Amino acid sequence: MDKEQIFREMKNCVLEGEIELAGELAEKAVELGIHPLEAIEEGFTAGINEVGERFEEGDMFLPELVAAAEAMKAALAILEPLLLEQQAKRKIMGRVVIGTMLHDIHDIGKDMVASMLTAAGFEVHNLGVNVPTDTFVDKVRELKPHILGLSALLTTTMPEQEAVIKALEKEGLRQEVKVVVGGAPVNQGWADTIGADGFAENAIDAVKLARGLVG
Ligand code: B12
Repeated sequence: MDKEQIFREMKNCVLEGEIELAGELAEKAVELGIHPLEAIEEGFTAGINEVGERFEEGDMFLPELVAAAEAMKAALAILEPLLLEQQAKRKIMGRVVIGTMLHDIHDIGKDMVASMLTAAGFEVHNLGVNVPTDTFVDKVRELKPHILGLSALLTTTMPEQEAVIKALEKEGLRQEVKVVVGGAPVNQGWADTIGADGFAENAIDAVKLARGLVG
């Protein structure tokens, strides 16, 4: 099986929500010596992106969205540990706290960012999803991260990113930490509007951004 063919199958298995097959294809990619990041980006992510488009067009429905997300996660469960292993011996570049905003349960992209940052040598504290503003603030106080990453996948949860920045200001912690924002509906304009220190479109750019911010 050549690379293009396996990438096509990965994309299709996410579209079809085939959880077991996703795991098998991830393992197949490892056997074939395909870089885990390439398999994630070229194969599985291509699938989940198309699922998003079809959902928006009314061509796919929530149960299919859930199955697609599960298939994506099954593949990541195999590929992400390998990514981390390959980079395990690096020295710590900086500390990052990351989470998904309150009322938002999307975590695939945020977890990819967390894994890539870990792979790049950052110490990452992943707070999960549906994280209240106070928890972000408490963790900044407790862990003193260099970077706070805020993920929003819904237009309705984007304002929570602004709420966290305001809360950090109120608590006198804003100067202590660089705040970076991301998620499908987020862009540089929004990051500027709410006074964030940075925005990244994807996990690879998030690593570049984080490296730049810690100097
Ligand atoms: C999978 C999915 C789900 C899964 C989530 C599973 C999970 N565990 O994450 C399930 C089925 C649960 C789900 C539920 C819902 N979803 Co949904 N979902 C998606 C979908 C198809 C893909 C998201 C995804 O995983 N993408 C793949 C990853 C790799 O990309 P990503 O998340 O964008 O992350 C990358 C970048 O954004 C960036 N990034 C992400 N976070 C961060 C953070 C930082 C700090 C940085 C720097 C970068 C960064 O790097 C990542 C990696 O490259 C999107 C469509 C889309 N186009 O985004 C809809 C989408 C986000 N969902 C949507 C909706 C409406 C919902 C529901 C409200 C549906 C419903 N009626 O119940 C619920 C909301 C539940 C809730 N309260 O959160 C809408 C949002 C519309 C809007 N304008 O707000 C979308 C856009 C679909 C659509 N086109 O209409 N969803």
